[in-house]
Amino acid sequence: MTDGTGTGQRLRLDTLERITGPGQGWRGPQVDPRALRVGIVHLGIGAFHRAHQAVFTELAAAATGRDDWGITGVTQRSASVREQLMPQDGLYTVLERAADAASLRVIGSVREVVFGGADPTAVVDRITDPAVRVVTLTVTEKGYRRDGAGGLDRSDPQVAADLAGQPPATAVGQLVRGLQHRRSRSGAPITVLSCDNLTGNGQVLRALVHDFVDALPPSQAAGLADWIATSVRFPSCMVDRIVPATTEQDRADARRMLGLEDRGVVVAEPFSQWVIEDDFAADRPAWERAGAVLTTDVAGWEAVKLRMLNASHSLLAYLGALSGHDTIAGALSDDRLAAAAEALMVQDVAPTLRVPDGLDLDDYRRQVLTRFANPALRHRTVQVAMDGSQKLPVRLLGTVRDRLSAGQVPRHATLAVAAWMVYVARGHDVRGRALPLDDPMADRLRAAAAPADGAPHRLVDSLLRVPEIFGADLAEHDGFRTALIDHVARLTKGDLV
Ligand code: CS2
Repeated sequence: MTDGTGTGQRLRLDTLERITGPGQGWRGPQVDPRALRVGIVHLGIGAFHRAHQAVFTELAAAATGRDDWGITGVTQRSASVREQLMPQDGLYTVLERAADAASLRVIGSVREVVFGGADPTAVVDRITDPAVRVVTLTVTEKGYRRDGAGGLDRSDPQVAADLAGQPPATAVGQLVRGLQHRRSRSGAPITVLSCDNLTGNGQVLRALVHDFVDALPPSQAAGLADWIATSVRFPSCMVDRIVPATTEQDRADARRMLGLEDRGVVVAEPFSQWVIEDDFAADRPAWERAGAVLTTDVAGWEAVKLRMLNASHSLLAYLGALSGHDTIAGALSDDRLAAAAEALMVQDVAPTLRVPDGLDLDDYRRQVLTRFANPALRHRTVQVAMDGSQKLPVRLLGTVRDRLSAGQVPRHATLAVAAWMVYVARGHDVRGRALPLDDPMADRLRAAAAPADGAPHRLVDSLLRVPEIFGADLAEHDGFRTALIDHVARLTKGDLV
């Protein structure tokens, strides 16, 4: 089986149709990809979208027999997803790894991938198309380009260029330029659904869109804000599925199971959850037919997920990476780290939550730890550790603030923040292996950490004074500062918890 490149025959509609079907360890697309028309534009088509919303969308289309919910994916930073998927007719596989078994699903809901960097007009055109009724986003926390106060960061050069009328390069710029054209063409209502790990992701995005519009010259802004207020909806949602970066081993396993080469493989755990605020401007896929929950109250779900799962993920990532564990499952195999993750959720986070109806927090916690312990996923600690400056405020600092206002210093949430500080300052693990500081604020963080020269109180004081992360309130809180210094001192000596 070869296509002349020595790599084996590539996954495509025609090659897929020629190989034997299900029963071979893989399932084919649940819809006929050739018949699908595009109804969704997705900004930021990384692995997470392909393993989550694209799967829900395909299953919803299959359950309802609808052929108008295909997806145009937009890549923001590089052409690689386009190069992976377009020669494959948009097809790719999701390699689902349970602890003791793997299965493969071919997904056909992505019909087109556009590289925004090379073709910004295409992005605007797709959002303008009245057949598109939903725009979804997974652009990561940093993709929202917020300033310290949470508004649109107009000092960001790409935001400034987008505002000045350059072909849009940021997600908010692409969105607003698309909405502007849509309003002047069809005026058809549309829903914009942020699927990133932010508190109140819908409200956050709506506010950024309005910030962008307010910063436009009056001739361009005229009427646009009003039209957006009446014709565009920004529901919030909570998304959950662990999707580690794909490795060569994953590609090789998928090739063996499918008998075709797939350069767009994504890996995921079996678990998948989506809770969506039911507030749409127009039609939407029947995602509930694929297991999503449509509700009027997303906030409770969102807080549980960000504060329990993502916070303990970050704790395990920093402590795990520092102590030489390559994977989250490895970190969790250390009893002290497992106990710290559990205590974070039970003692610090649980008292801050308003638990949604129908959710048992103890079950939720146990399930999170079981999911993290999945040895087949090989989710790297340094992957979860990246972008700490963006993640800490969302995952940990809300809990810290709530507990401090209740008069308690949350021991394990503070430990997680201290572990991040040591991770930033140290740059290597116990075995001397380098730990990458992959963060949009990396240069500033390094510059803040360096003069401390290993002194815990100096490190804590200089990092606490980064207002975009800690604000003024936390920097000035004595109890929090003292607890951080204590943890940093012990971590520096090599005591983990
Ligand atoms: C992780 C998340 O990389 C990270 O920071 O905590 O991507 C996590 O795997 C997902 O939010 C799970 O839904």
